[in-house]
Amino acid sequence: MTHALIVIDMQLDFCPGGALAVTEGDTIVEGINARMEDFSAIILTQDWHPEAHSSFASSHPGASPMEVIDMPYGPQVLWPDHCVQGSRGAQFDPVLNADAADLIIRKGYNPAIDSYSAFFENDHQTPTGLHGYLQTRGITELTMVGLALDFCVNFSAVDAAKLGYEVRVETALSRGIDANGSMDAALAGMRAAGVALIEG
Ligand code: VGL
Ligand code: ZN
Repeated sequence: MTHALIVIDMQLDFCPGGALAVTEGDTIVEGINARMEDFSAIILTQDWHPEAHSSFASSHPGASPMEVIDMPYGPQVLWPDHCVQGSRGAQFDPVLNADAADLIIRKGYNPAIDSYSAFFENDHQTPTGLHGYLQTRGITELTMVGLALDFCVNFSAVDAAKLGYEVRVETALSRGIDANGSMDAALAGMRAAGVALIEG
């Protein structure tokens, strides 16, 4: 067994009606459930922020969601409050077959730093532990799906490729936010990193 499915942030806040809704975010859930049957290793990620997280616009007086500010670790988009630990919006979409997961990795819990990637926080240095987990299981190939294609899927895929995994992103089972050209930039960045973008 060397190939894992990584399902990124299939949570209510990223689905229509949620705090940071991704257009059509809910339409991919059943397809993801079906795809799980093709894998014997399944990992889910869960965006999991404390209240007043530094990535929330509401934590920066005068700032608005979608504004970009400079943080000590680099530029950071400010988001509406979302995926607050223990809140309903942080729960997985109830249709998602979360019971199939071998591992659920939570990220973004450090108040001072955001974490888009399943592998590293946004300083690109602090590991989440996922790489160690995959290494100890002998997993070398990753297929990624989920939300948001241009943020957390993108950062996870590029980091995985840099770490030496063979990475595929299935775009039909992913949806993006597409703010200020973020989708085109993400697709180009993933291609440049050697990520295979599979449309089917
Ligand atoms: C995400 C923005 C903020 C994502 C998470 O899952 O792509 N995007 N937090
Ligand atoms: Zn977040």
